[in-house]
Order: sequence, then C-alpha cells, then structure tokens
Amino acid sequence: MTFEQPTKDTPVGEQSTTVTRRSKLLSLVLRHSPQTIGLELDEAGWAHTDELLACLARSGKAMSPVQLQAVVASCAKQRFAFSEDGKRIRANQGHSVTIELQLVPSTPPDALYHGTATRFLDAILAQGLQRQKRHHVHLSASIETAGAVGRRHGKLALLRVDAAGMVANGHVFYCSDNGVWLTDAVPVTYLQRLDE
Ligand code: HQG
Repeated sequence: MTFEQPTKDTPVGEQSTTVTRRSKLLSLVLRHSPQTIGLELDEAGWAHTDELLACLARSGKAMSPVQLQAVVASCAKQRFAFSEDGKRIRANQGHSVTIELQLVPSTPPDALYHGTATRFLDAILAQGLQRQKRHHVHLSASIETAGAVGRRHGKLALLRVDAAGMVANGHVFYCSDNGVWLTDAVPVTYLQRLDE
C-alpha cells in the first residue's frame, strides 16, 4: 500500500501515550491474539496491512495508515516491520501464537545477558532459562538492555550466558530483525549470576 505523507493531522507531536496504546494493541494482535479482531496471520506471522487496518476499524479500534506507520517507525525496539512493498506487516519477535519466523541460525557474541526478577532465580537456577510463553528464550548482547528487560518483572537479577560454550556444544542461536538473541533454552551450566 502507499502511505500518505504526514500532514498537520498526523501523529507527529501526538501524545506518546496514544502511540504507546496503539503499539500495545499491535503487539496484542500481531503477536498473541489476532483473532481478537478477526485477523489472520500467515505461517511467517505476516498480516496484510489493508486487512489489519480493516479488522481494526471493524473492531472499533480504527487506525489510519499514517498512524500505523508512525507506530512502526517510532518504536525504538523495532517491534514491528513492514514488508518491502508495505503490503504486509508483522512483529519481529515476541510471539505466543504459533508461527515460523524463518529465522536463520547465526553465531552470537561469546557472552549474552538475561535480566530477570530475583523471585524467578531459584527456579531458573534449578531448571535453566526456559522460553515460558514465548517461542524462545530472549537474550541481549548488552547488559544495559538485559537490565531494562529484567526490571519489567521486579527486583533485577542479571545473568551472564556462556553463549560461546553453548555454540561449542551444538546449541543454535538466532538473531531477530531487531537484534534480540534467541535460543530454545539455556541449561543451568551456562548461567552465571552477575549482580551478587
Ligand atoms: C523467566 C520484551 C522461572 C524469565 C523484552 C523472564 C524482551 C523463568 C520470564 C522480551 C524460567 C519470562 C522477552 C524458569 C525463564 N523458571 N522463570 N525456568 N526461565 N524465566 O516477558 O525475557 O517489550 O516472556 O527470566 O525487551 O523477560 O515484548 O521474557 O523473566 O526482549 O518487545 O520468565 O520482551 O520485549 O518473561 O522478555 P518474558 P523476557 P517486548
């Protein structure tokens, strides 16, 4: 689809809370619950952009093409991406619905980091990191990012992941389009607590 150019009525300068609300709505329908608005994702998680806008409108959550484009462009974490022709849109990662993101295995930095809450530590240090409701365990190349991810859950606990050791033992890693490192699970032996 062709997007309009921003005009004085577009989201430029719009309340960031409005953009955040729209971003959360997109996360809901593109990652977790497309059926909420009667949307269908293909096997790689793509929705037709026109169909997404139509489903949103039918569900009383109308968004204009320009507003949608603004949400995608303004997201520092690049949660969403348009296909090159703009006709399709998907979430880059973080899904709970079953889709195949067609991620290509790649070699991570030797160390990766995971931020979590202290209340999860006993379970993590017994079972390793598990993907929970997501498709993969999410890891960061930077301690700062891991810290921000962990603080979402409560009192921060930081873990270092021996990614080089995992690769040497045949574990596969993927990097999402927005730079999040993904793997199926991290056994305890590759984990080291950083913030004690
Ligand atoms: C914990 C955000 C008990 C795990 C972020 C985490 C990220 C265990 C929680 C992305 C466990 C799952 C993902 C075990 C792991 N026992 N707890 N064995 N193994 N956990 O939200 O990594 O804003 O599903 O430590 O930026 O926090 O969505 O995963 O605390 O990239 O774009 O179970 O979500 O991105 O929580 O965050 P989550 P996460 P978005």
